[in-house]
Amino acid sequence: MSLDIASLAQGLDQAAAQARAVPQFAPGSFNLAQAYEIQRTSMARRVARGDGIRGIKLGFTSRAKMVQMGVSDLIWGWLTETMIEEEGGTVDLARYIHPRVEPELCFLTRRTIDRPITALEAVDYIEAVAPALEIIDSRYENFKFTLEDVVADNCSSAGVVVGSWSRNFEGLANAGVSVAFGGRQVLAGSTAAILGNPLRSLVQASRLLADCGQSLPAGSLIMAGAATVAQALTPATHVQCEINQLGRVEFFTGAQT
Ligand code: OOG
Ligand code: MG
Repeated sequence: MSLDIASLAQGLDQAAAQARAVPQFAPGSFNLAQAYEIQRTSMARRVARGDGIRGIKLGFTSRAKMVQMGVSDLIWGWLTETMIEEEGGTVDLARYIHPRVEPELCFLTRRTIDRPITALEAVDYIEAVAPALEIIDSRYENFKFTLEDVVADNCSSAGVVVGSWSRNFEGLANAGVSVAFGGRQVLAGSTAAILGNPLRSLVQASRLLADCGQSLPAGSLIMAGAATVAQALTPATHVQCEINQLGRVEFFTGAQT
């Protein structure tokens, strides 16, 4: 039986739009290349509804995340306009299924990325960097998935909160990261956990894009991947992330789930 990419993409797209979990696929239902096709097809459905592509995100760039989710390969997915949550604003948890938050860095690109770039070139391609919080929300029940499942589900992408931009690229390699809920620290780590240096996320992003013949226009966002494990969001909580050298990023969660 041939694989019905369109209907798998539709199911995941609807699960995201309605914030309703779906069962994981049976193991071996599709391979990684097919998973990226499902991802692309489900994103095309979003774009057809008027959502715009804003950039890309990398996943599993840190060991902490790989171990937490039981997978061991770098993945990538798309960020869209409707995923951008207001910095300092209130996130409506009803839009999400079982959201988790993770501390990241976000890059703003200044040149089109249309070929694999080296670590030395990476700084030339970025306009600015900001501390960021990613809200991930697997569309699969119990947040359980295989590598293929999570890729098909656009790598759990759901929300992005970006702090103030700066051009402080020197401090990026090994900056302290901490996340607090209501003033109490819940996560701590270092940006060095992101591929040894978050600038390497740009190198990896450029390779992954080239591998599938895509380019990324200037002015796009690139989320580098989490520096620590993800933490489940709770209602009525002040969530703040501080990254040394880069500053803070924060949001509140609404009272309703
Ligand atoms: C997949 C997304 C992983 C990261 O930063 O490593 C990710 C997941 O854990 O649900 O966004
Ligand atoms: Mg992430």
